[in-house]
Amino acid sequence: MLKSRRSLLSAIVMGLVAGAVAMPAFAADKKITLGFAQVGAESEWRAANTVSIKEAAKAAGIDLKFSDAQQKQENQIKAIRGYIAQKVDVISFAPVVTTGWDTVLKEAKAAKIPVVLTDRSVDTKDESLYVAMIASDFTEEGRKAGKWLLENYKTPGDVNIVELQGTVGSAPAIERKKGFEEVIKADPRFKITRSQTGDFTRAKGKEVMEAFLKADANINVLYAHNDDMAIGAIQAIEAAGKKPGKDIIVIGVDAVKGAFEAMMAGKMNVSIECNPQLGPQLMEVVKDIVAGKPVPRRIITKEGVFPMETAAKEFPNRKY
Ligand code: GZL
Repeated sequence: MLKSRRSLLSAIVMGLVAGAVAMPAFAADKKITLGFAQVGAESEWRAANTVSIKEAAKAAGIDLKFSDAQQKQENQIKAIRGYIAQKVDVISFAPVVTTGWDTVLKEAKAAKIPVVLTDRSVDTKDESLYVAMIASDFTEEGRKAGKWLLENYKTPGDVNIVELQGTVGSAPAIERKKGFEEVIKADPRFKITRSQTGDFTRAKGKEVMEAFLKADANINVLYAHNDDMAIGAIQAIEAAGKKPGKDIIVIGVDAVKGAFEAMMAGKMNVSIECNPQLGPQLMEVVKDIVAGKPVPRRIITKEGVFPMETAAKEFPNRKY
């Protein structure tokens, strides 16, 4: 009797365990998981970009795994490998530089995890390594900066331009330089006499501008690939006893709050907008990919040009 009761009991327990393991296939909708490998936190633009991605993921009900690579490619690659191991549904990242991604992107492809680029591009011959890219047209941003300068610089004679480049090897640095040079070559008075990277940070921008000012007493224009380097350079210009925005024309890119504050103070002349608020577009693309819908390969963000004269009026509308 005891034996048969014991075998009945074990049968019931086994049935319960088996039932628990074989849960019905139609469990509640699975939450999309997105792995995002951010460049770092080097600038106001990047901080606003991160806020946009985190807020948009929350609003979209997407489970976001987020990493900050401190502007180091090896950290981004490590983060992407981590997302592959975690079997996220989609991987997205802003490539700190354009080269060196094929190996890790092939690993993501082998794991059947789609990849979406945001903000910056990669150099690859294998177009299948990413599904879409959501980014600005940096070459056009450089052209806009050159166009503003040719149209607004009125002092006769040669124009001596110094350039603070973004991170070496990054798409914005390569393309903003290319677009600017393409436009200013129309007028031989305009020459870039010194050009060096400030790595998109205020500190480095100030340091390099100090060196430019020590080496050359006759600088007419600063073209900085982002506002943060321009803001750092403004400090160096003032420390050298010159008036930024007057003695030296200051051109930046991004149109972040700090640039509007500098323009309202008369220390910066123009900022070319580069919109960091890519979060909502990214989440839409991620949802469409998971739903099996087609997505555009290239999504370009819309941007304007904000000269000093419009800064005070525009400032209250700024969201980053
Ligand atoms: C541009 C972005 C650049 C910004 C900088 O899309 O990659 O990186 O212009 C940022 O401010 O550091």
